[in-house]
Amino acid sequence: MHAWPASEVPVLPGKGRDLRIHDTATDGLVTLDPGPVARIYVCGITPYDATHIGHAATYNAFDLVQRVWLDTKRQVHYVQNVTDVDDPLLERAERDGIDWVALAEKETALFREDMTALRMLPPREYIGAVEAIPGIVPLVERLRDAGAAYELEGDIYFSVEADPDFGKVSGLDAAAMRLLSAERGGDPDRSGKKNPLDPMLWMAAREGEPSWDGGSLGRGRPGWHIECVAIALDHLGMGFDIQGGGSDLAFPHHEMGASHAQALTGEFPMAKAYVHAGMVALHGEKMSKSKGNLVFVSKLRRDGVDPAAIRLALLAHHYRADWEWTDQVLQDAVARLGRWRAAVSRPDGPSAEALVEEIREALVNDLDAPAALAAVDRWAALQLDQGGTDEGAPGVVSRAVDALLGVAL
Ligand code: 5CA
Ligand code: ZN
Repeated sequence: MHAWPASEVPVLPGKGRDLRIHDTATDGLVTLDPGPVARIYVCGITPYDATHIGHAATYNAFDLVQRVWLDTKRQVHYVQNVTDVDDPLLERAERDGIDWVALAEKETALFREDMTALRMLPPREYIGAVEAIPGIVPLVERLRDAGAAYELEGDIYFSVEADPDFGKVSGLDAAAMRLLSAERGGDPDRSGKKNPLDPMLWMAAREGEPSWDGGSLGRGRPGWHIECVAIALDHLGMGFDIQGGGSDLAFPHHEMGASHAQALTGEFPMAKAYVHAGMVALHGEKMSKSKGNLVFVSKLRRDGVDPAAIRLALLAHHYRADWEWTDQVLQDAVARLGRWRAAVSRPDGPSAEALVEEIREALVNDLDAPAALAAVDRWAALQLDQGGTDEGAPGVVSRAVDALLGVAL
């Protein structure tokens, strides 16, 4: 699949430091030391009802990760998937009486437009679940042949007991896992499973649903977790730097993915850090496609909101916090964008060297974007109150805000 166009990232003078970020698996901050090419896998959308502010907030967090890495003069190998076949997508297409392929294509196209408008850096590989099927089938066969998977009425399940490290990503107890499994796409109550938590690797073809040739697995379609494992291992290999997503992916999705990879390779963890963004709410409840309490990036854009203001609204919240979208959040961001633009519109101003270091320092410290915004606010206030004599300082600020925060002034 094609991704979306990259906006240019200005190269700043000097060099940023290594990123320190919260890892869910160890529940602590880790300083990552990627090689010359940092490797990141971010779970992509299931393409219906895209792109809401919750999605945008999560992708914003991982965009910052890349900008920090680029500032260390490394390259970044970024991979993202699109879950373009799965139960919720098929259910939505059925409900709305439209073709599921057309729905997925339309929503993926809209997501690309929104990501472009928000200046999110594109993945090097953008891979759909459907196009990944030829790579998924042999992995499921290997898991089955190794005794880590079993058949139940034609479906193939992964056995969580095959992984001695199962549970280490989320750190949850069995009762919590069971609840979340039922909420988030699992089927803990299906009888005949070895462990209620066991997730499906391959679903045998169902009447009226799409299916593909699965070789010795028979016709069917892939489970959700193996999709991301197959794509990540194919393009990044084991032990890549970050697997990212919203906090609702820690269990079961990233837990099961780590388990599949452990059973396939004998190694844990698949990613050196499991990084999770907080949930954005609207009217007191998590913004979600299933509840329908959504604010869309495309709707805001149609209403004439500058994408740079949307981006500033996201950046005003720490990526790990759960927060609520309100009109005030957007108004504050619009006002901030206006102040910043006025401040950089003059040819000279207060020295910007210390500010660049402050932005860098804030971001390497677990992506503290609000602290970065506060530093720019201070410089802008000084500029607007008193001005300054440093020739070119506003240009330095513009380039730093663009390179490190993805905001075009
Ligand atoms: N296709 C799978 C991942 S492989 C999926 O979870 N798709 S999704 O469309 O449901 O979500 C895409 C990303 O947005 C995920 O990382 C998810 O955690 C995140 N996300 C969904 N809702 C919110 C929200 N309200 N706030 C923050 N992030 C959210
Ligand atoms: Zn995923």
